[in-house]
Amino acid sequence: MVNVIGLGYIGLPTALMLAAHGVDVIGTDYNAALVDTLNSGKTTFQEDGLEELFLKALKTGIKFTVEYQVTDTYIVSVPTPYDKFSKKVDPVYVVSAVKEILKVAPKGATVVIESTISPGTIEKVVRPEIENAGCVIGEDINLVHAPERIIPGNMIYELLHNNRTIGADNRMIGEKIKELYSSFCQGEIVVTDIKTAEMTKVVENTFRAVNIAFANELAKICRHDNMDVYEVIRICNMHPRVNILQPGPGVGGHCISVDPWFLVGDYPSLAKVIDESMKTNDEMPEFVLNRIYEIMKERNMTDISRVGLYGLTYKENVDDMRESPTLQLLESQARHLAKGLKVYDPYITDDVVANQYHDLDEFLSAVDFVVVMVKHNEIMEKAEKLAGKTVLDCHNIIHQSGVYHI
Ligand code: SAJ
Repeated sequence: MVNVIGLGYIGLPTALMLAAHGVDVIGTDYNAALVDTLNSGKTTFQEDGLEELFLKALKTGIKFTVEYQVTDTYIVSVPTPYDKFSKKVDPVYVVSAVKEILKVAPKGATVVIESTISPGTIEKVVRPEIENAGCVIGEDINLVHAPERIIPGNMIYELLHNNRTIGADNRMIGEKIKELYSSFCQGEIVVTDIKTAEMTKVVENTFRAVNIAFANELAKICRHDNMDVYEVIRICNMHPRVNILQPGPGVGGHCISVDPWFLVGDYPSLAKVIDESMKTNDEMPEFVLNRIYEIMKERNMTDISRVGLYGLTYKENVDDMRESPTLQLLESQARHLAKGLKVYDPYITDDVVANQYHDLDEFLSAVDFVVVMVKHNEIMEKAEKLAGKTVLDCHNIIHQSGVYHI
């Protein structure tokens, strides 16, 4: 039996996927309300295909509880936030999960850490925790790192099809865990050592962050000298060895806006490009706010309460607001002692910010100037509703005349 610890954005789909493929799974989370919700037959977030997978896993007997189980395999997928001051990973939840596992795990059990951690975290933090509890690693407890790679919005497909990395001290244990993931994963599974696995995960997200920062920097250069950044990138990407990502209003989520900081925190004098890239991305919401003021001036608009932000989530077609550029922009506005921007997002049904609307038509009739912060399918499908409005399109998706860009 596999005990999946942490039933969030990664742990829940992973637990369900294993169960749906015939593995005996119990999911554990310290949040009793979340466990109750799952036990009442409801999922805890929206994701394509999650509902169907949940029903399948229920049929095959998955269970949810707050208790850690006595078993031979644990998969830990708890959050790993970063310390905003030191920029280093904060492994507090991983450590507490490991401590709880040690209280119940039988001799020879394997602990798989799926949570993203910076290179050396297992060496520096997890191993000492296990050894201090009197356990011999490799005999009493085996350690594995199996970082996830799935993208919110396409999680279920990617769980099934992405290649994966497994880091282990011991090849045999690595192969055993590879076999477990092979129950559902159709991609290639590479077995390597633990520190390499930790590093590859952080590097993958850093690659994307640096590429997005490059696109954002190009957007600023093009804005400054009146060039069309989208046309520039489109043409450059026709070169067989160039692949520039897209500029945007900022980078959110709990991965690309967070993981690269681990490298800056651990290697401050070495991670120069990464540091600058992260700062470039973090400045984007403020850049958009400046664009809003510039455009208002150009159009003789004075009433900020007639300006609306479309989208609150960190990216399109998900209900996740973690580190969202819109929230960062609203904070930035508050720092400037301004307020009044209206906000709407079809995926956010609760009231989370001031001046929030829950109906697209009501939102649009309350504003003259719409800033498209998130490219949800909804706004692309209903773009004609923006006719007659001033529009700042941060994603180059609204194709009508007079639209402003970042
Ligand atoms: N973004 C841009 N320009 C782009 C692409 C994205 O500004 O061209 C912005 C998005 O709007 C969003 C942010 O970047 O605010 C991040 O979104 P994303 O879709 O690029 O990635 P995440 O954070 O949802 O998921 C990433 C993925 N990593 C990579 O693609 C290397 C995913 O595979 C990882 O599993 C996930 O991080 C994770 O958990 O680490």
